[in-house]
Amino acid sequence: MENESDAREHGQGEPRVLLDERLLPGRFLIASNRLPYALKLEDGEVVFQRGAGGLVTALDPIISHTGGVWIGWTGSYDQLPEKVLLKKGLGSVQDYELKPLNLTQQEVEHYYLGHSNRGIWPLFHYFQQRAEFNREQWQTYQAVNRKFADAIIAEYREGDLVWVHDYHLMLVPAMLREALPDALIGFFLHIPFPSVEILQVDPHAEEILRGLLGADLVGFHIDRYAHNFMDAVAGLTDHRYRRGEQLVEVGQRAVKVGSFPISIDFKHFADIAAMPETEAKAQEIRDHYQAKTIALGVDRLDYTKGILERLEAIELMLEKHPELQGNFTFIQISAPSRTKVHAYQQMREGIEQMVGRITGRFGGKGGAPVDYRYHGYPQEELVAFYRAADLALVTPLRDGMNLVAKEYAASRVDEDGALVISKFAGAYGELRGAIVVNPYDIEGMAESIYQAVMLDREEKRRRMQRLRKVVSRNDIYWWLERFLREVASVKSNA
Ligand code: GDG
Repeated sequence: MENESDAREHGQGEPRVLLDERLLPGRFLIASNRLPYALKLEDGEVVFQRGAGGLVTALDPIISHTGGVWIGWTGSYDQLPEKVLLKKGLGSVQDYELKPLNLTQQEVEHYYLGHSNRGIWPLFHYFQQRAEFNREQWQTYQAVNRKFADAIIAEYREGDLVWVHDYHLMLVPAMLREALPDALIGFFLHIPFPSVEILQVDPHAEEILRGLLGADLVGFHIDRYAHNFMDAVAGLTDHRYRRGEQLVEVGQRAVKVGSFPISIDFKHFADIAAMPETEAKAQEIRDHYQAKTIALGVDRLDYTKGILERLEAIELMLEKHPELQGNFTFIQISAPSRTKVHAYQQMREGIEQMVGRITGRFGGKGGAPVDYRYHGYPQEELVAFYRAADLALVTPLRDGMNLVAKEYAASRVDEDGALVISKFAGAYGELRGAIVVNPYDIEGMAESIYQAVMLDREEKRRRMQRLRKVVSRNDIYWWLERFLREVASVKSNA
């Protein structure tokens, strides 16, 4: 092992100093739509289940490390106690508190499934034709944002850092600012922030900007989204702004805008990947598929992730390169998501039909061409899949960042494996070493996947080393430190 970062990657050497302790606030008050653990009552006892999805993967290690309070919806309609202590041992290093926010079915329908997931989600991912906005959804979105703000205000103590997350809660920062003029408030958006032409499709675009500008720091994954936000402020509000410094003047306050590419706990994934049990499981997976080459997709089942287009490209590749038939398997792991939204049900059917078609055309010789798995896996098993796969296909039509790409790189402690990434994933700019595709160009994508299949061992190693170097350096703690440093600077400049 040549250097310290290699030692860390393999889980050896000194443990990393995770954070500059001086940056840590009194406490973290984190607010997001969902708590990191789904909570429900069974025989009067609170039962926990860790949630899937990028936000949880990113933030759980952080609050586990620092302690604090996480406020969010439980995912059930059970009336839960006001606070639940998440004890060490349930995956967390330090105790932290969960403050469940009980939502009614009507609220979930209009605020969560409705305005958030039928309105903002498609629009901010540039699917403007799919975006549905109506008054009832909007009024419920406002009311639930108010509910979150009230819960945060009730919990707030001087010295806390309030950190509000994601598109469900974009009105909360301004609501907090009104009640807590001196509080330090950060906001981070986990999805893209679209160009102003797209944003304007939302009948409440100005209110969203006003809501976000209640924060001291508004963070996005990449510069493009931060620039889009500045353009929107310039075009749709009267606030003065300094584009070069990415500052907006709101009354006496300066709001800082910045980009902070979110990441993963690299060491955690590398450690799991290096465990003998994981290697054994990966070998089992390889033995199960007799194909010479295994490609892998891991996504929440979402139309933004480009799963249909990926399947089309694979079909075309198998057609154009018949020598791969029987020698290539594509495993698609799709964790169920937003199953009550019609667009998701429709897409699920479309995918199943296409898998059937590809199997009909190219099955029979050797292993199945596509193995579609519509369920979630424990993280250890997911990492075994990462280790077993010769290539990972991360081909979203639009994605804020995409953590799967980073997890794949972190898990390849053997420095093998090739990553194919869409240029519409936020992660694309950072992940030099990946093979880049445009998922709207099916023929081009088919050729690029073929190119990834054919890479020789040495070229793969070179590319994987580059990827691992970036992700090990720019890990989740690096992300957190950058965000905290920026928030701290807002405070000290005040
Ligand atoms: C949003 C933004 C942004 C998936 N299947 C299983 C499983 N997962 C985990 C993955 C990964 C996470 O879910 C998915 O994260 P992504 O980043 O890929 O995507 P979103 O859920 O859409 O996340 C995204 C992210 O927020 C963070 O800001 O990157 O752009 O859309 O961690 O590993 N985990 C387990 N089993 C599964 O079957 N255990």
